[in-house]
Amino acid sequence: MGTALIYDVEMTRYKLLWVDPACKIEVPERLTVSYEALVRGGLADRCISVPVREATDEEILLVHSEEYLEAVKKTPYMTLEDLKEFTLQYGDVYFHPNIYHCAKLAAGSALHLVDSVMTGKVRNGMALVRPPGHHSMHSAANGFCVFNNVAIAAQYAKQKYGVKRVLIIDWDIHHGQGVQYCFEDDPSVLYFSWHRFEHQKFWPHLRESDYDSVGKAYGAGFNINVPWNKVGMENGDYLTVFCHILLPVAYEFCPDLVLVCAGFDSAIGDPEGEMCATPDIFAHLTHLLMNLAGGKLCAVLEGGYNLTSLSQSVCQTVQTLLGDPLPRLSNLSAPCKSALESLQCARSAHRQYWSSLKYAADAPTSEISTKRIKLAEKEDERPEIGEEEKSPEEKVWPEPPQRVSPPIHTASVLPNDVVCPGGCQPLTSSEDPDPLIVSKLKENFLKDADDSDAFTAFSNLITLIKKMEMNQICNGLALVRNVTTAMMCLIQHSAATPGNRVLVVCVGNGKIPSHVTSDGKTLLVHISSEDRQEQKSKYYIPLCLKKGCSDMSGFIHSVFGFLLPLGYEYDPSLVLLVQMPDSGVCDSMWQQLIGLLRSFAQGHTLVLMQEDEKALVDLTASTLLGEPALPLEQLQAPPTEDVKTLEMLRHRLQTEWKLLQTTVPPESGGADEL
Ligand code: X5A
Ligand code: ZN
Repeated sequence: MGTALIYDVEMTRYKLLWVDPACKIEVPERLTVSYEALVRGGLADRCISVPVREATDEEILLVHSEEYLEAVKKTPYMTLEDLKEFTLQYGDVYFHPNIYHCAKLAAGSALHLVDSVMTGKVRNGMALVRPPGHHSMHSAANGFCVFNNVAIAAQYAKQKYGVKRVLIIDWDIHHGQGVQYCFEDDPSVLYFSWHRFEHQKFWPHLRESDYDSVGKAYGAGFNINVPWNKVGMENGDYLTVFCHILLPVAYEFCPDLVLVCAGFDSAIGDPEGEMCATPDIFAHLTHLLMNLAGGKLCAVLEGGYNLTSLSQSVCQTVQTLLGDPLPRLSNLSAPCKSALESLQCARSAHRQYWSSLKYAADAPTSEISTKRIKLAEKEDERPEIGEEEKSPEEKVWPEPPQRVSPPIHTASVLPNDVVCPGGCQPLTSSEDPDPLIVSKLKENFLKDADDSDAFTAFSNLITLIKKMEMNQICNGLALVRNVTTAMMCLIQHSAATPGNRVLVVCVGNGKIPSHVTSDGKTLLVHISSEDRQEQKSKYYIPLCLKKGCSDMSGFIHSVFGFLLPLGYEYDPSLVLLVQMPDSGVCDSMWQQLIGLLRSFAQGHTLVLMQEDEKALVDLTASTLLGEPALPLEQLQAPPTEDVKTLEMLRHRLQTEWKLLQTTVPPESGGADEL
């Protein structure tokens, strides 16, 4: 099961034929540089190349009116003057004699991608298309878009494959109002968009792009807008919105198919977006969506006008779809006040529709986002783009580092009577263990028993994490006699190496000596049903849930609300995932957890399980190998007590862990002073 890539040079064969400052950035090179970057990076070759096709009239009519289609059909025969005049009735778009052909190919590409994914020919894929689609409406071209490629694809998937729920994520920096209008009253399509808004001062200047447009009639709750009211948003702002609104709602929605309006004008250097998120953020955004819908994800290009930033972002997206290890996102900054304000507004607007947001805070009292008046400019922590600032296109950022896959993907350390799962490699250590390690092990962990099996297992585990450190092995799994002891041994060993940072995620009840974690070399998150009240350090975080790990919605709630933000902020070099005996975590949840943790440490995760958990070996290995996790069933509301516990904990921790914030911090005063 591979990754589809759709591209055809024909879609570069139209361009702006007159002078129009609003449209001059939409150039054929957008497609050629993106494709060439994929070829140069060796990524195009690794994809399954799927040919383009034209969308039929019938397919276009799934979204557009007959009058509009008939009008566009005439454009190939128009004179330059007629084309100019035809163009004038729409906003920020241009026509060309060949654009109708390209628009049919762009929509057809999206449909062919959906076919390839739905029939199982590929797992996921990306279509590089022009013209883009998300601004085009029932009867109007708009914002460089002619036909609404993704909206047509969603309708098509429902009609042809009986797909019940489609999730559309629009990470382009403009509001895809065409998509919003198309599905406003349709609860089978959940549309999420973030977009530069600046209190309606940014194009397309629509009142309905604000956070309070939540959908209509049966579709209420199925339209999520997160308006950005400042430029300069960074990786931390984007991740905050993913963790605290999009992902919990998306998992609750439980889509059968994920479509991405993949515009990259939300990346640094783009003249339209003027944001500061770096291209590697798209690796993470893509990855975080890849365990929904059993991995069925189709990304369709929308905007992106800085050719460097665009092509790097496209490469990051495709490389992630191919399953390569994710880059570490270092220097993640805290979300800015304006981003938190938008998040807080969107969460409160949706709390009546989604149980995962049920206890979200009220919108900030002054509700500055709804005032939409010229506000006395009060400074946020982000600089305005002023004269002394660099223009967006002069911005410089480092090229994303190469993402190299280690020669061995998944290694295992298993007892002799357990068959090594397909695709995994049993760890064999050729060298004799370091005598220093031997003596340390004997002294600390094997005092009482002269247990040669346990000794071999421990030294194999140490070899395994050493090889992960050297990037010879990506990840691994191990069944051990005693998970707690093995965990302590590995933590101790790892902490001895300078520069190491270990995120330890422990699920299930059991006593863990908390003294190991106060120096910052490890961050221990323990999800259980035992309230130990012993969180004394920033680096030891017990999450106590009423039903421990057996309540799915409480568990996933804490994964998105706590574990992911903490992990991103901590930026570990290694993840240790430990399942305690009788944890109660179900198979699909376990796979989701493993899949999501692959975000960190370039995929270097070691999973430790108790010796008798043989039944878990295959499904653990398959997720470590990159198979999508089993989808969770539609979630129930998390227990009220859990939500309250987590909120109290968030309150305590968010001054030290900034990515936990979901509201504007009160001491910053914020809107009240405006
Ligand atoms: C697809 C897309 C942007 C149109 C901007 C017009 N369109 N000012 O990014
Ligand atoms: Zn855009």
